[in-house]
Amino acid sequence: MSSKLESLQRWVDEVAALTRPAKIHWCDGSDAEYRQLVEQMLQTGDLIELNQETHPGCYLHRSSPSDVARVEHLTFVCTEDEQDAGPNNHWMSPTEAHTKMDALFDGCMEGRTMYVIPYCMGPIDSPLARCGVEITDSPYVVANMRTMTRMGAAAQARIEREGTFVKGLHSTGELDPERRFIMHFPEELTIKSYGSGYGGNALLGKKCHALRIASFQAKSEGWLAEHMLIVGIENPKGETHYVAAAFPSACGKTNLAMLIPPEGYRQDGWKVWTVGDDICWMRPGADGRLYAINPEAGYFGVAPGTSDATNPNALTTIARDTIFTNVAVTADNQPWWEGLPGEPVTDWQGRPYDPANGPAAHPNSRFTVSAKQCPTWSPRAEDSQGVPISAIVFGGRRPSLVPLVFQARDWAHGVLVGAAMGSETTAAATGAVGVLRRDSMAMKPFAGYHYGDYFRHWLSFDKPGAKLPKIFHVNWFRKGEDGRFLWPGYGDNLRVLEWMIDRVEGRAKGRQTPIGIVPSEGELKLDGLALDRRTIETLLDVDHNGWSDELAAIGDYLQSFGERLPDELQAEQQRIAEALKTAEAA
Ligand code: OXD
Ligand code: MN
Repeated sequence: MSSKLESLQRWVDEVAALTRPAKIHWCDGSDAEYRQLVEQMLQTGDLIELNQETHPGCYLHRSSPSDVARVEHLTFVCTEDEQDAGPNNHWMSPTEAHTKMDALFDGCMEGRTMYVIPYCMGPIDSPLARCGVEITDSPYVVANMRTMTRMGAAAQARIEREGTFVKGLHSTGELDPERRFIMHFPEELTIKSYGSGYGGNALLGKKCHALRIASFQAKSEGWLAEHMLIVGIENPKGETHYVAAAFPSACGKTNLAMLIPPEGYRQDGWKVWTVGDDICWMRPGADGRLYAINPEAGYFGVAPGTSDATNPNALTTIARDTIFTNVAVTADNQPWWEGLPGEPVTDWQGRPYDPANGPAAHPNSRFTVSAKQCPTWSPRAEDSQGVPISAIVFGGRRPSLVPLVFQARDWAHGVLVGAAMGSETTAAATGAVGVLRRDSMAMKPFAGYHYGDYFRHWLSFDKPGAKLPKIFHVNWFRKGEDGRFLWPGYGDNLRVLEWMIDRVEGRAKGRQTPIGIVPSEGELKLDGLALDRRTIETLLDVDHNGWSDELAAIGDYLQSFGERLPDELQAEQQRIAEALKTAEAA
């Protein structure tokens, strides 16, 4: 195959001349193509068949043990002006980065097949969607891209009609961490990734395109590309509010997106609809509201911890036609991870399971599955105009201080709340786990440009005629003195979402505090929960002293963005710091 779009054909020819593959395959996205790829990977050992009776169409991929997560220290944003990448990104000059990468790609596909993957991020006919083409030498990447994006002939047709696309070049290379780089050239709509087969580094439609490149594009085109789930909450009257929520990687976005209402809520007729679990593209509609699409077509979810107790919808979703990466296996060849019943016999590296070697499944082991397999999948995920967002939620893992929920007073305050987000680090990226770090809007690893400019862009949505979502902050991870979580989380998080919707609709009054509005007594429906009064008070308490220190830390963090920090954000921080001082004195 080939393309009638000259710029696409020329680029493919240039890449082929550089990488010198034995064969070129243009992906059409068909079932036959997928089956053929799976056959081939079963033969090479790239995939291992799992128990086809319990898990039809499910396969296991074991990655190289040193290639199991995103590598933030090897990920670069290469803008002409270093300032544009900001202190939140690693930067390299485009000339240096291209030279370095082209040397790595030189001849790297000799004897291999080069796959050309046209894909569309978002519903194929949506004006909010954007297309790209990934070239890779990894059949595992092709199989995953087929699930995670709208890949193949229809995407190619749209690219040929529009004439523009993001160019992503990928090779697994030697999987050598010393020869591994993920480079972004937002001004050229180009990505070059070498030396890793891991999802976030190799499925270029996901983090590289839909967040880093898209956030850059979104800034100049007046929209937002965010690390957010999208969930629809339907009340017993049949009215649905859509909520977008940003949490850092491996902090429960998939669980919240697929939440099952507590028993009483189910009986009353509450329903939850999953639109997306990781990425949200939003833009103002003609009525001034923000409309969102999920640019992805699948879930690349964290397996460990996924169980009947935490996320039964996810378990149903992945019972068939799923690629598992780095999970363990039971004696009868079923996929297994910590949190599931049963016993592993083989660990994620293929060794006989021995607890002395650590967890059986890698803590960042994953499943790749089509979104449509989720029992709560929302048909509105295919709506080309997107869904209107009523509330935006920010949150992180905060064992102390931060209450279960509070609402920002207005948009500018909400932008500060998002900018100030902090969370304990997780296994989704290499590095220490459990260390508190600031992760503004959960975009620290993904904002493709200077955070100061990014905050300014967020602030710019507040203009006459805008009917913006209300902004909230949640913390499901507050711990008691005994180190146990105070809030049950999972399905019970609907109680908090209901309060937010009551706020949106003007039903809940709330209690004003210096940091925002918290539920007043009785507003959170807690019936059926075994929470004592003290726990509830702790969960909703605003400790003025502790928050004064937090505001000072936020102030220092904001200062690190220098001159590009919008004055408005600093003024918000100062206003709240002052209000806390006044409250302490009172
Ligand atoms: C992801 C991540 O894979 O955030 O979604 O790391
Ligand atoms: Mn993510």
